[in-house]
Amino acid sequence: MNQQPTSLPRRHLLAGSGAALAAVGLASFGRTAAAAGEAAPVAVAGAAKPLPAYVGWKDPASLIVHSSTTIETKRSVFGTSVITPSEQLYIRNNLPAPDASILGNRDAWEINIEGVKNPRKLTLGDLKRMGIETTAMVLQCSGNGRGYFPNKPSGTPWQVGAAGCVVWSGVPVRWVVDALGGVEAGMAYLTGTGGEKLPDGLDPKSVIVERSVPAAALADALLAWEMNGVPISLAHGGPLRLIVPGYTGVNNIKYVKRLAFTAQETDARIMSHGYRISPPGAKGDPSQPSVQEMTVKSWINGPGTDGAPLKAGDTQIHGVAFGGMNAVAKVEVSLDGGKTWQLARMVGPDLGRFAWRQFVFAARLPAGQFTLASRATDTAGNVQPEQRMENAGGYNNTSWADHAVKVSVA
Ligand SMILES: Nc1nc2c(c(=O)[nH]1)N[C@H]1C(S)=C(S)[C@@H](COP(=O)(O)O)O[C@H]1N2
Ligand SMILES: [Mo]
Repeated sequence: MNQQPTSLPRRHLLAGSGAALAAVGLASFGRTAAAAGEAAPVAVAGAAKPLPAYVGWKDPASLIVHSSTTIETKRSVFGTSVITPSEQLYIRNNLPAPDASILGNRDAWEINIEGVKNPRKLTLGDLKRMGIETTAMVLQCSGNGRGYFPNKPSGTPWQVGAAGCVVWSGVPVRWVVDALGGVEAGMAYLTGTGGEKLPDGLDPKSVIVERSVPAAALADALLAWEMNGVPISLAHGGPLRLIVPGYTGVNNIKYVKRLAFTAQETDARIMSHGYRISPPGAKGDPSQPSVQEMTVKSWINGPGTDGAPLKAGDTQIHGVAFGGMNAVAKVEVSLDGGKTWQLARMVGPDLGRFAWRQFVFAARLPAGQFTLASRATDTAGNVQPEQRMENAGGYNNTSWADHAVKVSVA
């Protein structure tokens, strides 16, 4: 049996087009795997799904495969060296990745820059001559933590692993804009368009990955061609990706082919109806707030997140914390499910306000049951909330209670 996409982004599609997309697009992953000579996956209840061919270079033992286009990092696998290795980093594609041939001549990749005084087409080769900057940032899907919503919103039930801390190199968007005469008057948004081939027979606006962020985001945005020190892989958006630090994953457009300063937000469905904070039971629409900037969040990654009981005595509780648009000021840890809190210690290098910080809390635990929790505060004084904000899409779960870990110490 071929793998079936289990979490088509239905909320981004016009009614009825989900099945069409599965037929024309996502289903091709199964064929690709077969063509690559892989054994057909055997349907065994509870068995891990195999990695699809386009991410065959990833570490299967580190990942949970929800579907061929939604793959997350296991919580117990996050290490304590700040950067998430590419082999372990999550994957989220709304459309099937383009053909690998787009990486054949990376420097020939073209991007249209619009809404500037001198709009023009630039190649990746041109961009590489305009400047280089490097940014470490948290890449996190808007739905990370959706799996902890008790009302089971539709969409991938991500736990903590639709996130990673990644280093990108590329040219700052503001330098490109300056070279093209500056932003045209009246442009309030920066709109990026993905370069996927769109399935035939569907309204392009209903499936295209095109997102708008406030034009002010250009201050930190990059047009990036390297991830974690190497040219960006196809799976992560190579040859060229728009990086908007502080904003949720969807705004970081892979295979970016157009960057436009626009007066209005794009009317692509992924913007107008997708990624909206709507009341439980309601559908997303343009009147509701968009999921955009990330807010303060932390979680514990170990020990005990692999389910194994802990040994009584000294233990090092570790996790990650980030502030979204702000740096993290402090992290507190609780051993009693949030009744009492103590300051954790930040460890490792500080890679800037958009990266996450590692924290460690040394505790001596006697035998028993414990609920370990972490709570971060950002430099603006925002405290990670106890409760999630209920919403139909299961977005923006920053609840410390939802992310607490129950451990047995023997
Ligand atoms: N062109 C394009 N860009 C995209 C997407 C996509 O489907 N197509 N998915 C977005 C979403 S929803 C997320 S969470 C991130 C995932 O990035 P990753 O797969 O590199 O981890 O990419 C974003 N950028
Ligand atoms: Mo996402």
